[in-house]
Amino acid sequence: MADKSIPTIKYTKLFINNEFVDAVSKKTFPVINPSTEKKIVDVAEADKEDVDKAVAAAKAAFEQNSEWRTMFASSRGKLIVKLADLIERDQEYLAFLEALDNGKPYKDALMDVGFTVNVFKYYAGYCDKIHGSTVPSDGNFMTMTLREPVGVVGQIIPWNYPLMVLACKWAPALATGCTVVLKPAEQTPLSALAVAALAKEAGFPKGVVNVVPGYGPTAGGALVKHPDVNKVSFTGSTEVGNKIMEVVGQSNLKRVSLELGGKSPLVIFDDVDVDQAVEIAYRACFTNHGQNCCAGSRTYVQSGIYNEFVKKAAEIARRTKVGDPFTDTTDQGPQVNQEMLDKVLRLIESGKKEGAKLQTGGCRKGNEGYFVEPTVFSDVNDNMTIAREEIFGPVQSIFKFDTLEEVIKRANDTTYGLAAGVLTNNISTALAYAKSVRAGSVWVNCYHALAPQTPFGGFKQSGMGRELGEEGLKEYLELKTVSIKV
Ligand code: TXE
Repeated sequence: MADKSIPTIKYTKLFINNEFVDAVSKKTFPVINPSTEKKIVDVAEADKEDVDKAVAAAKAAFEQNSEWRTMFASSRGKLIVKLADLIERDQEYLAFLEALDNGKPYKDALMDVGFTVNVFKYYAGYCDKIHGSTVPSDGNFMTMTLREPVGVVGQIIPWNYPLMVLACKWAPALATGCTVVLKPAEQTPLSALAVAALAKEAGFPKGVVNVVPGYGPTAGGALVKHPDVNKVSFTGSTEVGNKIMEVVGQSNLKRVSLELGGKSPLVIFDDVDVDQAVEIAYRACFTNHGQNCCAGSRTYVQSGIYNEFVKKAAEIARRTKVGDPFTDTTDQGPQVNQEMLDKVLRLIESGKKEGAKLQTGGCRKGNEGYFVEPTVFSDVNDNMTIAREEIFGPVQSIFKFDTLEEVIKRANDTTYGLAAGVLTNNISTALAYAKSVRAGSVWVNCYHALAPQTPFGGFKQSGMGRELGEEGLKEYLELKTVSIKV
């Protein structure tokens, strides 16, 4: 990015009923620049009272005869396209906000905005194609099914892909005709507020989308507990996902979808081109500084190419340019905050102590900003902490294996099941692996092949429900059966 000057941050208040408002308490919280550890701006801090206001607005917008509920489905589609166009118009500003509070390279943030636009456009096309079926039921009945919006949706999102995750939640919710209260992560609320302003500009009726920045246990907790919220969609840690299930069980049994952590295996057989495999494995693990729920953080390499692979993996990691997100050549910015920096460094230390071989990196980089050296461990064993815990940082763990049967067993030996990859030129090996691995997405001879059309979500403790694709739409629909006596 040539121009490094900071554009004005226009939106720092809660967005409720198409207005930017202060929190009832007038409280604010600081948003920190992870590259400098300095405050960017103060943002209004939502608490229970504010969540109540936002949910009331979303509920009113969902009333039977509201403008939103009576709008033609095709008009809803046009509104979503308009929002996508406005996001595209403001892509540089949005990418700037994303790089500023998250710390990801600006060029990567621009790609995130592109994905965001595509997700909105993809779901816009669905609005007038959501339909039920006719059912040949026993008896003298004409029976049909209708698919209806689930209602008021509470959405809680993390800081690693603020805009992309917002799109994965808003686009299907709006396409189906739901109304939304979104709580962005406290670390990265800026882009969601800017998109809320664009939703107003696009012409969404008031109350259809609301954004309440604030902390997890307070604003997030209030949303999860709220009796007028019909569904909660959450992306974040498995720990909080568990808490959400408990609270929902004790409140109104709202629908729940969860997209949680992972410890995804990428398995590399010795029939592949090693240089290419090293490159794919590097991107699988280090994309977004490793702050990626589907990061290929366990790299299994077959013994025939193991030594060569390890050497080259360390070399490519060493070449990573770590630094200012707004410098064109930067590959990796800072981790998002002090807490994540501490977590990543703690796990790196555990790797060293438990006997993994440090090939490169292993320390904090510099002393201002939450930067971590890209780190590669080889000789990792399946029971080490770095083999089991989600690190969520730029740390690659390389394991050696011999046979397909062995590696399938080891790949599946995890409580997670979000994604998995395999690199091989043998189609039978690839298919055997794809069929046996317990994960929601399997990538063959590639990694991170995510698209608006591809359902994404976890097996096991990586979550429940799916986002993206047609499956993602179903998460926001209730099915109604209507039987008519003939
Ligand atoms: O997540 P949290 P954190 C994993 C990753 C990371 C770890 C912790 O391993 O190191 O989780 O990150 C809101 N009720 N992932 O602490 O706490 C919170 O305000 C309701 C994987 O950032 O789960 C934020 O908006 N909401 C992941 C969101 O939940 C609550 C992405 C995520 O925060 C809440 C992020 C509560 N009690 C972290 N507590 C992925 N799947 O991509 C917190 N929140």
